[in-house]
Amino acid sequence: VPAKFATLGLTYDDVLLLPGESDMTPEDIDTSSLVSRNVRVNVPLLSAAMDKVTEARMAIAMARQGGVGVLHRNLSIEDQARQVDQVKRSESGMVADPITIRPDATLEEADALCGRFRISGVPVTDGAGKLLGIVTNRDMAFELDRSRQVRDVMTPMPLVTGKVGISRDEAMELLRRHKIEKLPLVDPAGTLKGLITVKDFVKAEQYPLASKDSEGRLLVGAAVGVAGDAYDRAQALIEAGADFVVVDTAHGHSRLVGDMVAKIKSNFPRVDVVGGNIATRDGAKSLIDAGADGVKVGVGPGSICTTRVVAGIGVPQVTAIYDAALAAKEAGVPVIGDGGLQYSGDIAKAIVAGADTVMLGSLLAGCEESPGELLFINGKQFKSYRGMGSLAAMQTRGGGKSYSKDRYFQEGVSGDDKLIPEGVEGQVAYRGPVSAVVHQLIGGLKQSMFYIGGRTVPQMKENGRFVRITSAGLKESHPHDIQMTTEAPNYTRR
Ligand code: RVP
Repeated sequence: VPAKFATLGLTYDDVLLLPGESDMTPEDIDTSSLVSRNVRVNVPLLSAAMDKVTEARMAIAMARQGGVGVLHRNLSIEDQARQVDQVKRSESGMVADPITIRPDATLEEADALCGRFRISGVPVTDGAGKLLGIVTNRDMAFELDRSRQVRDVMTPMPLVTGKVGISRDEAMELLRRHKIEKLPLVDPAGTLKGLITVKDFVKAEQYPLASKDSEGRLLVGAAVGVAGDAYDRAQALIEAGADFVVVDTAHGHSRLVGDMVAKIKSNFPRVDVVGGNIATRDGAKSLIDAGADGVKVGVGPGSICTTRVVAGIGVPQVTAIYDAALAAKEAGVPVIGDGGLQYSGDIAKAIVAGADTVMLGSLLAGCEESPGELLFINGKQFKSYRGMGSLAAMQTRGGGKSYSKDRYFQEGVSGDDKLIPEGVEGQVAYRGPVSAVVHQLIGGLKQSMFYIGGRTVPQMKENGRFVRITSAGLKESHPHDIQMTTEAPNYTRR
């Protein structure tokens, strides 16, 4: 007879990790891990698919730091696909399919293009793709009349160009010798085939841990749902270059989710598909059986989530990860621990419980690179943050449709006053750039790995052991019997 009561559920604050025998130095530590069967990152962090957390700018910042962003889906298909494109083009050894402009475009159009892709210049091509010249900031800066055509101000051919297949060193040498910033690559007929920029070389040195695909482009994931045009969205995201898609719902142990995973997987076998969210061993198994290359765990742990109160549903996160990982390990499928992390120590706890990576919302929502403006309240700086199941998120429309509702299986609800929210809206403290936040989080993780005696993420999973604690233990864990006078970069009392 199956028992009515499952085992006791534990979460981050219920456990600590035991210090274990360790014979390593921090330099030996390797934090790389798998997001899904074929997607490897250098630090095991994902930014959440939420409209106050991950758009292109956050995804670029996360990938540069060695993690990866999952672009949210609360916007039109075109807008989300465009963001995938933005990330994939942002920096790479060579841009295979560079942005170009026509000679009859105006400078105003050129400005808009450069702004959108954060680039400083664009090759000019005719309708057949033949390279006619290049227009850069230098050509445009002193031109007052923005209605002039690109052909009148561009630097025309002949330009310094390279052959397709040029080596990194040869390219660098040409850029240096001619003191130029961009090297168009052309075929013998003069057709533009690629572009190499100095900026990309500099970035590669600046972000040595960046998560990249086999062509040297930053990695990016993107979320899709299950209702309406969700499959068209998946197709558009994959065509735009997404490295993996996440079928992202509040209840991944439901047929619609399994069906969507299977459908995407059968039509795009070469792209990894992650399914979620689930919080049990059976839930994980159902997604794996449907073909998922990764499972995302978390029902109710999110800082902005009210599912556990509104529906009374959920599993405390450490137990949820542990149970889901039992099924995932058997199948060789990686696990993402999604939501509920408050401190860097929670990353290590998630990994020891069985996660390969973690997904962060509130810890990143306060970053410079998250969508939204800085808010000043009583002289302090904040950024707004909200659940995708909050009323405001479910009421947001992209291309005329509301896409957040189907995460909570409420796509059929007509009339916003009939929605059942499962999330709240609010704000979090401003935290500065992603680089600084990730530095602290990964620094904390490396300390954990040292304490546990795990050189790699899999070793840490294997070696780590928990001790359950009481509320007195938790009180002892946090600073106590002191009035803090200075804020630490990795600790605030919540
Ligand atoms: P947190 O990091 O604790 O802020 O949690 C972020 C996670 O919470 C997301 O990745 C998502 O799984 C979940 N979420 C997002 N919206 C909502 C909601 O409105 N209930 N929950």
